[in-house]
Amino acid sequence: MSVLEKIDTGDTMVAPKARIMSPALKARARELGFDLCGIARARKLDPARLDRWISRGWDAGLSYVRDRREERLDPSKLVKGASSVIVVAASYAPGPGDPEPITGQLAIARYARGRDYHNVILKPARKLAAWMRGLGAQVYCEVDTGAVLEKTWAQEAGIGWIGKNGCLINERLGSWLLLGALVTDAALEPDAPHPDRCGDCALCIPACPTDAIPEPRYVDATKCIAYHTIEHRDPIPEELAARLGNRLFGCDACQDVCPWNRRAPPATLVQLRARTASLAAEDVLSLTHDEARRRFEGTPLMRAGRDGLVRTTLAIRGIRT
Ligand code: B12
Repeated sequence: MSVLEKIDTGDTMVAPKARIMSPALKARARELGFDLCGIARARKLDPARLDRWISRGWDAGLSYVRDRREERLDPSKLVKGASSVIVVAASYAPGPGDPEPITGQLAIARYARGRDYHNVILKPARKLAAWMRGLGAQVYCEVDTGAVLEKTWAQEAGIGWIGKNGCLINERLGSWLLLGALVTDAALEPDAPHPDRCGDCALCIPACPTDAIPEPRYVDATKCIAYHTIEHRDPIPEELAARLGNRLFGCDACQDVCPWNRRAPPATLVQLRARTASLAAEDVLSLTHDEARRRFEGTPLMRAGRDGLVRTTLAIRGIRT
């Protein structure tokens, strides 16, 4: 069967909306290396949740979330006549033999122990988009840095649910997942939204070292160690610095305790498997900018850069910069 259908109105041929068959799309996503692919019907989102997060100040002023609020809430602002939102996911779960943080060293969050997922996942996501465009579809494609509420759409597209820790969890693969999204005018058969499976479990909330989960499913970035060690450029507030433990870059506390991660199979994309799980404090403190670039180019650590890593190392030692 052809993956494209023509619309013949009888008298005139109108420009058909690309009709791509969902199974063909999912097969293509699998071939490209994605572990999961789901489809949601595009619609305007209720602004209440996003606005609640912003109005409480939980966004920590992350301008890239605020600036594109309208697009985040309405996929048709990204693609005219948007019909479907496709969410793809790749696992970065650990496997046997993968390095874990060395005792006495400073830990790197799991997602950042291999190659930078922005590159690793964007490449196949773009290939998927190109394939769809070849079939006549308009496609907007992003991994992380665009204007799609990726977890919300992932839940709508049935690939998992937003857990109380604010992370997207899949029953089989857990939450060690990285997401990408494609908005398209192609009319695809949608999947059913995923039901919530956290139940009574709330282990993640008290596990957060800085009480950054004020309510289930909402993360207060002003308190989140991930925000302060990855995104923030200024000194880390003293009360948070005291609770960093050995976390140099990012934090996994709320995912480490999640029961859904206990049986997650290892990541299949080798670029997402861990290479370096921790660094010695002295090693970080002696880094030059050139050396940092040479060692960390192509990894998520470059987001903090040499200065961010040094600042966090000093904060862990109780020194304010
Ligand atoms: C800003 C951001 C952050 C901020 C804020 C985190 C946050 N939870 O919003 C900071 C810097 C703190 C951060 C941290 C991390 N991040 Co981040 N981040 C983002 C980014 C760029 C935007 C998220 C956003 O828009 N937040 C705004 C809030 C309001 O939206 P939301 O999180 O989607 O929240 C919705 C839910 O809360 C929902 N909701 C609330 N209640 C309910 C109830 C029900 C029933 C339902 C259905 C929904 C619902 O409504 C909200 C709006 O729709 C996304 C990429 C993207 N484009 O989506 C990555 C992303 C969420 N991050 C990711 C990762 C990996 C992380 C870290 C794990 C990194 C680390 N190890 O240090 C941590 C995890 C922290 C945590 N527990 O969430 C992954 C998450 C993958 C996954 N499995 O969920 C994403 C999707 C990037 C990617 N492309 O893979 N991140």
